[in-house]
Amino acid sequence: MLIKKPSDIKPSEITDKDVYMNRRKFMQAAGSLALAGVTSPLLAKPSTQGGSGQKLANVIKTDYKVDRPLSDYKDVTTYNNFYEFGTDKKSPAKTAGQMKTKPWQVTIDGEVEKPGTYNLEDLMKPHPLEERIYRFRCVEAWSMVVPWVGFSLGDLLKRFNPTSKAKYVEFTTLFDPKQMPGQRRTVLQWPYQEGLRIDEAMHPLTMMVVGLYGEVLPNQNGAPLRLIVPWKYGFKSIKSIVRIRLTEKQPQTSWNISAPREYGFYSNVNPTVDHPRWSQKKERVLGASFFAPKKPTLMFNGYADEVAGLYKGMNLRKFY
Ligand SMILES: Nc1nc2c(c(=O)[nH]1)N[C@H]1C(S)=C(S)[C@@H](COP(=O)(O)O)O[C@H]1N2
Ligand SMILES: [Mo]
Repeated sequence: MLIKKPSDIKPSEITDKDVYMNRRKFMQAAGSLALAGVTSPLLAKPSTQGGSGQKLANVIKTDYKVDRPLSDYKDVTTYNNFYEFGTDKKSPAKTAGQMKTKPWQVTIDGEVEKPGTYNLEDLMKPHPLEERIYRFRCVEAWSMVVPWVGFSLGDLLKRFNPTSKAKYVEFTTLFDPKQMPGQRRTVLQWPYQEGLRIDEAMHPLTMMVVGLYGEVLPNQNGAPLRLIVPWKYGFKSIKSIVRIRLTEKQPQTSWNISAPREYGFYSNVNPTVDHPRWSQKKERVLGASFFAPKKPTLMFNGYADEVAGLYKGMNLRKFY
């Protein structure tokens, strides 16, 4: 099998998805069979030990909405980037189901007064679950609209009393090559790591996610706990988090280590700063017709009113 380095991924590979879309059209045509009572395995939701796909109770609806239709559940859960389960968009949905997400522990440490390791349930307990519909934009120039379920990262961090030295937050994904076959190859430096500046982490839009479409997060989307930062490129939204460390120095990030010229620490969605190998001016909406024109990408992915202030006076060409 040919394993590509992330820096080798060309925008032309988007045709991969086009092939998929044609297949999907075919499946839609076949959908009438399902109505007639014939079950298709593609319509059945995988059941996993962690409860992925189970309905979440008491989810509060919020005003976070988007002026675009929601993406299809199926597109969101079968077209994934999760290199721990392969570099192919379809692999995570096929192979991540075996990952054990219960019990799950998360360590919160570094520059906090109350460090510790917690069971995810205990970590979540004080936080009412909210549904927020956000735009999501991958650096590969595709986008989707997803109803995420979770709570503010800032509310979580405050409980552990960050010290005055807490300037950044570093996030780490599970490292377990037995469960994550992609980690047996060095396509990225493992475990996957990401980071935010503390004010970005405390921003009310920044979300810890445990579900989507009212259900427990499917493994391929980062169960049982992932980050969502809607004004940044998708790779900042790290999946299957086991550690949250507050730091004084800017943390390293997996993509920056792998291709520093292409992926900076900030990675804000910005149509005026192209990726060195392709444009970021437009995006292909996931699930849209093969012939549909691309949509213009918005500054900060449409969240400029909320977050532009965080970057006042910064040269976003330099801090990409
Ligand atoms: N641990 C981990 N987190 C990750 C990734 C990854 O490979 N490993 N891929 C990132 C990228 S590039 C994107 S676009 C999003 C995709 O999220 P989705 O599959 O839920 O759409 O996850 C991000 N988080
Ligand atoms: Mo991405």
